[in-house]
Amino acid sequence: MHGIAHQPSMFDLVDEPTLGRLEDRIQRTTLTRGAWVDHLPGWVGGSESILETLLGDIGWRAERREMYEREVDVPRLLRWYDVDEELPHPLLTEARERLTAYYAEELREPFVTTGMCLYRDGRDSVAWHGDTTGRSSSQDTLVAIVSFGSPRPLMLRPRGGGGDSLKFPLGHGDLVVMGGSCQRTWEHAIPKTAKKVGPRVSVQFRPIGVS
Ligand SMILES: O=C(O)CCC(=O)C(=O)O
Repeated sequence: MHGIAHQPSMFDLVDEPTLGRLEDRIQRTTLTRGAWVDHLPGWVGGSESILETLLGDIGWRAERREMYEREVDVPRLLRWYDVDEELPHPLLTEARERLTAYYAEELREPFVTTGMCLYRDGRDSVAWHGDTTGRSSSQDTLVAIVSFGSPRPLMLRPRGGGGDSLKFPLGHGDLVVMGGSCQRTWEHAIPKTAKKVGPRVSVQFRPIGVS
């Protein structure tokens, strides 16, 4: 993708991407009101080639939305892979299958859609929100996120205020999973930063009817 400055690390370039173990390694943080977050730094190893693929021409789209009666650019690029659309790297398909298997008892259905967001630099961001379009507005569900590229923190706070926010640093190859009531009782955000950061791609796996 043109204009995305990215410096691959020599170390990563020689490595094949691999998925680590999930069992016994994921750390669960229990939140209030039936919400929880699982976190596993470095789940994907040797992920430089995946980042290279994701920063290529995979059909990223700029969106606009209405704000204060004006149309503004959404400050990140988006790519949505619907059920059965092939993902741009086989390891991402494997990651989705591994997550479906690992969370089978809690989720009771597969992760099937894949949303991707490209944060080109520190000016790109997403404001506080829950993924409450569809079933997740009324039902518990899981949203799994694998992060590639420059580290950015995922912030979480209880919906409606009245609690401290939590910060999950998301670096290259890290996994975070929001579960239980998290999408409707908590909100999450990726804040803007004045720090000089390179591109970050977030890959989100969701069950059908959740976005
Ligand atoms: O960038 C991320 O990892 C979070 C993305 C997100 O919250 C969303 O697209 O709903």
